Amino acid sequence: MASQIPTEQWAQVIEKTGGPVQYKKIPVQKPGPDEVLVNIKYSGVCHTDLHAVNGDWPLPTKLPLVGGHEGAGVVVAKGQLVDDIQIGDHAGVKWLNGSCLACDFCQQADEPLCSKALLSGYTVDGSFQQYAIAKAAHVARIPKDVPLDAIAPVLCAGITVYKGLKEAGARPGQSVAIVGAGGGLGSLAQQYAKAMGLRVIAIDTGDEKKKMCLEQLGAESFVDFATSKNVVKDVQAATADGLGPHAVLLVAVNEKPFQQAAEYVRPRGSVVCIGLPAGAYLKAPVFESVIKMISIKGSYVGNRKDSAEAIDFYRRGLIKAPFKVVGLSELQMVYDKMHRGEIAGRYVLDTSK
Ligand code: 8ID
Ligand code: ZN
Ligand code: ZN
Repeated sequence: MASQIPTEQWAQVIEKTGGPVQYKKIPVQKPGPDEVLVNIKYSGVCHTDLHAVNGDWPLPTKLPLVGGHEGAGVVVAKGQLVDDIQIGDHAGVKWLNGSCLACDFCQQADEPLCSKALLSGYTVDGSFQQYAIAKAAHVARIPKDVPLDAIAPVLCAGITVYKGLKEAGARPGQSVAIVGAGGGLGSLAQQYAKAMGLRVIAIDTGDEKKKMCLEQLGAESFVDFATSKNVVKDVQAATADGLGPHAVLLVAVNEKPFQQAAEYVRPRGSVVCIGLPAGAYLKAPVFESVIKMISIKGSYVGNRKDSAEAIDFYRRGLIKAPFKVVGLSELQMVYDKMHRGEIAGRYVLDTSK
């Protein structure tokens, strides 16, 4: 088995912050005792990867860096301590590449909060290469009847929005506004929300995204933030009684909606912040926040159980979000489109091209 693993592979490498990414051959690494080597077949491209290229966040990346954290593939090698995942199993390299498993947070299944967490495509090399390493305890277990191209976006976008919807606390029959609905996280959020019995108001811009949200993803209404004269009024008017959505999931990459959500959320409602626009601040009027008793919170990826559940939603046929497959060599084109806000849904890279 090991003899089939090449010594060199194709990868997309960031040499310096600001990019561009370079498509080139680099060595294949060997997994450590508690790690697996995954032959990545497909990898989704998340906006987080673009933040990493641009050095947007107050957390430095490793350099040079191989980005990517929605990698789906096949286990081809494992360290000697790994016994609960086998060579040939399908596995996902997700944002949380590893964590200590011993700290206060890890013990309570809050492993994304672990101060020793390793982040794929950020603090360790990720899935924009043909062979990626991850801690065996953290790789997602992907059932063999699940297609590896379609499951790739679930490995970050799906897990994250599923967790965010749980954090929102909205119950079946209630409404959720998804802000940034036409993007990668937003398109999956609509499908998870619908599967959880929630009624969806999609907020984004442009006819392509509007059509996708209303005709493919199950949104009941669409508010175009760029053409609406009054987003707050339009979102409230989209709810049955005009009082606003019970929850708001913010997955946009823009500060403004983070300041608007508290205005249109329903009294007792919750605003869940997920998107990470560079340098942005949350702002809400104290008076209205208090007398409406609203909750404003952050939500960050998901733990191993959330990951398994999010994959199971897909396996049961509940999640169908559009994605486009292009070669790994075309990553820069995907970043350019993402930067211009032109992607409806998700791009997935085929690492064989
Ligand atoms: O764990 C987390 N919290 C987590 C996990 C994964 C990703 C956070 N993220 C973050 C990413 O780093 C990024 O900042 O979520 C954000 C969204 O990631 P994405 O879905 O991969 O991005 P995208 O596909 O580019 O979609 C963004 C959408 O937002 C819309 C755009 O039109 C696009 O469709 N949008 C923007 I920009 N401004 C908007 C506005 N004012 C807006 N939609 C509504 N109102
Ligand atoms: Zn991501
Ligand atoms: Zn820990």
